[in-house]
Amino acid sequence: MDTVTLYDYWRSSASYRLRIALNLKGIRYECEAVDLLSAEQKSVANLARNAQGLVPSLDLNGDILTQSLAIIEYLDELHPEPAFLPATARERARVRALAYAIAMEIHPVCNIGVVDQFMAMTDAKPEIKQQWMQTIIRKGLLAFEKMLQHPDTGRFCHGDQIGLADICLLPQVYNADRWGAKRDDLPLISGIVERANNLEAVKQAYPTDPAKAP
Ligand SMILES: N[C@@H](CCC(=O)N[C@@H](CS)C(=O)NCC(=O)O)C(=O)O
Repeated sequence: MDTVTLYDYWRSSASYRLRIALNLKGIRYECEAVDLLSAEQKSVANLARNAQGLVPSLDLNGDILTQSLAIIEYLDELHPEPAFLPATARERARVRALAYAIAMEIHPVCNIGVVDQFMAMTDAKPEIKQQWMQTIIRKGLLAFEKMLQHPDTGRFCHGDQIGLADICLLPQVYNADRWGAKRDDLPLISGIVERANNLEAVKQAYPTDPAKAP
């Protein structure tokens, strides 16, 4: 019997990626909250799991993994169905390019630690934070929409099966809406998100504020 614990924060998009991936693979897991608002990610306990002082971390029977994309690819290797990456090397390069366009370009620049550091160093007014988020996310999603203008885009980012790129896109769109970034002129992204959000595995992963949980 596997014991799988996800150390996450409900609003963390990298954690949301992992919840979607675990649900799609049908892997049962417990969530253990690491509260980013009280900087619990920098606690001794979390640093022992995650040397970068971030979430998520995944404990698989005592083997602790970090970095959401590395974990998702590992889960995909352990549990090949449903596959998160397509069959050919060229297709995998396309899917990874889509995933990285979000996970390595948009997400790190909007990370709470980075933005709070910028706010403190520039003594910026609070509204600058929202403008920062809106600008970076919008720019990134515009580029992503262009990348989707490709014959291999289907019901999802690549073909008709949900995969790694979609797993990165959904939390980023959640964040876009959270910060009020304009995205109503991005029809390919909107269609994919709508279809994905209808899947039970995706619905179950949706961020829920524990303070408002029933
Ligand atoms: N590349 C990492 C990013 C992890 C990350 O940035 N997590 C954010 C939440 S989404 C975090 O822990 N931020 C806290 C901080 O910056 O102190 C991954 O994919 O796991």
